[in-house]
Amino acid sequence: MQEMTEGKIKELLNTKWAGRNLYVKKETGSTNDDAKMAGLNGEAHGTLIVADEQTKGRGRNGRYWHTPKEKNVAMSLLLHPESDPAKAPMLTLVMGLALAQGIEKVCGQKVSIKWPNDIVLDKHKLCGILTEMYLHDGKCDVVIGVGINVNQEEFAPEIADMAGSLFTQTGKEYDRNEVIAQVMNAFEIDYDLFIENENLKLLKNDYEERLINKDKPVKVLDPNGEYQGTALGITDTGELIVEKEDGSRVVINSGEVSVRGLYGYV
Ligand code: BTX
Repeated sequence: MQEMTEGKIKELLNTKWAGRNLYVKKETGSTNDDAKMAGLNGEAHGTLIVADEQTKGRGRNGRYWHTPKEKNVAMSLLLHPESDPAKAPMLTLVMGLALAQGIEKVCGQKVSIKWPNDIVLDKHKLCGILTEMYLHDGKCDVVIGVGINVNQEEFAPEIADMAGSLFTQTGKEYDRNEVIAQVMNAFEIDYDLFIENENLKLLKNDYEERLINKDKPVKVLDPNGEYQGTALGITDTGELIVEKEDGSRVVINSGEVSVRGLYGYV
């Protein structure tokens, strides 16, 4: 298995800023915490912290994210966006798209996005994204943390039905240096397109092309009452558009509700 190193990742990067200031760690608690510290220390836009193993990896809403030793990628990108901090949640979708594009380059197959940002191959979740924002000295730093299951062979029983890696889904091992570099290469292009309008307008086609829920029946887990409908696509600001069974349309914000397929996770 290929070792992850700064040199190998940089050889494959063709970015101007994304991942150029790079730290590769053997083990850490959470790369999101490391990237936050990097921000407090004044490190550059595009600083990337990568770890071979995470002992306190976080998912969303207090959930955990498992990154076992030397198999997967745990990385966090520090951004100093010029855009309004209220727009930062859209960056999670930008990263979702970049992950899909980067992974496709490496493994040569199309992958899907389950709105808002799970990357899915053959009904199994390959990646998770956790975006966090920090205000300090009157500025807003954004940290986008990404877990990518690359060469993991087995998953804990409680997540085995839903979780997968590039290895479990394609039967091949992949070079993690290449996965990291290709995701950064795609992210820099997508980020620049995001910044043009400060929304997803220029990325929507590429995103919807991969949207696993598009034109499919979905169950919307709204805290005010669950309902079913058909997912039509996303808005320019990243909400999911759902047509209810009575023909009315709703626009769903990812912070409030989640969406499932009618018969399971997708
Ligand atoms: P999430 O809330 O969508 O997913 C968390 C859930 O996913 C967990 O409750 C568990 O059921 C399941 N899970 C845990 N580990 C894995 C895994 N390796 N593969 C598939 N499913 C899993 C997603 O949260 C956001 C994850 C971000 C992780 C990155 S890693 C780098 C950075 N540092 C950090 O602490 N978090 C981010």
